[in-house]
Amino acid sequence: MASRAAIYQGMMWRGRSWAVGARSMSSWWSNVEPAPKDPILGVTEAYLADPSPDKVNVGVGAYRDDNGKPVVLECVREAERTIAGNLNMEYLPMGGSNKMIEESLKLAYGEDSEFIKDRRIAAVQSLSGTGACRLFADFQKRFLPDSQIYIPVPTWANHHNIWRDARVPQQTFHYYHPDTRGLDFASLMEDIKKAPNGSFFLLHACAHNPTGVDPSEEQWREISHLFKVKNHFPFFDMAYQGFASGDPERDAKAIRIFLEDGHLIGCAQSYAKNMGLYGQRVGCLSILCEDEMQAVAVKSQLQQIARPMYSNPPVHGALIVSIILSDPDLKSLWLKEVKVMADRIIGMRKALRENLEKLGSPLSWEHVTNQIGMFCYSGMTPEQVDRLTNEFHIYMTRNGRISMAGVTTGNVTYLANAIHEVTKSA
Ligand code: KET
Repeated sequence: MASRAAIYQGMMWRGRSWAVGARSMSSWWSNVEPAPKDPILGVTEAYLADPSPDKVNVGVGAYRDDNGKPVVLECVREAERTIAGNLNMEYLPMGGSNKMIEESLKLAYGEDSEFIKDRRIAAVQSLSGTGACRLFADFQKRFLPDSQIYIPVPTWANHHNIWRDARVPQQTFHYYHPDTRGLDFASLMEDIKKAPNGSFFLLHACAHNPTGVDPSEEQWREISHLFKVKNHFPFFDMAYQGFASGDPERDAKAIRIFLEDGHLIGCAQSYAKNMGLYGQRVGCLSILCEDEMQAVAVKSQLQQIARPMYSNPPVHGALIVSIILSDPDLKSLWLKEVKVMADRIIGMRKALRENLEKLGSPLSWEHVTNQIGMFCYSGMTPEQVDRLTNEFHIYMTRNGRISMAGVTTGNVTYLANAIHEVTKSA
């Protein structure tokens, strides 16, 4: 047995070595500063920390029912029952669920797409829409290391982070005109023209975030035509298919126009919003190739990028999506439920605008009903948004974006009053 002194010495030794270790360990990360708060998800954190009973969260783009509660769609509950009767926790292949990919491609490229039949689309299941964009950005950097990406102003803040972390240099193009609160079509076309031939462009397929402003069908045709002349590559981020018009088929129109014109496109799809599968992280990245052989090569390289990052994607959400989309009854239930969500948002746009007008606001709120999708780009300044948060416990991003999906019959009057208070003397 060790003597007391030996034990004491040992402790001291351990004590000292621990202390030395702790000092050197802390010095390993001493250069790490706290990261800035995320402009969107940071809003949810602040909302959760506020004890006020009046608080309203119109920050993150997450759908709520008219009682302000998160929604699990009926078609998803049905699919869950099927899954529960047939549990399987095996790994998916590196590229994810083939069934889910097949159904996703039909949604984006069209049920009878010749590109699907000819097997010209390289596609993998992704970690929702974010993962699809990131995988594409990494792929772009790996195979065209000198290329850049043109990103609209404004855009979803995370687009900048995604291409930054993939080390793809970014350029911007005009998109929104603050004065008209609509599309700055002339400057947009000018920027497309000015970009060097063969540039990569990030386009929002529908329900542009944050502005709620989409090009008209005719404008999409002109954009597509100019892309053809310039030989640009269109990468579509389609995070809101179904949320613009209430009909996923109609919301794929921009993509279909580009396909008709013979473009080779890339597309990021997400089921976070249109199936309410936010936390399941299920999406699809697809790249239309010249032929099947190229598609096989591209897919194998996408898998190669995924393997050391997360190996293979999660199985559960992919099962939900493939069960719903491959069963005609469940699919039509889903289509109805998407429409209900989109219609509730449209109803809330009308209610918000009417309330603001009833209060005698000196400003025009026409854009609230003109814009489409989940968001209203209100035109409020960061200072006005700060007042909404500090004085009224209303949480939203400082760029003035209101997530209309968080507006309800219960809070719309309160919201309108508060907006009127902070904007009436502007
Ligand atoms: N693209 C766009 C345009 C987008 O608005 C989002 C999410 C995504 C992709 C990614 O969604 P995912 O959950 O990875 O499928 N936007 C909302 C949530 C967020 O910021 O993460 C938002 O703007 O509130």
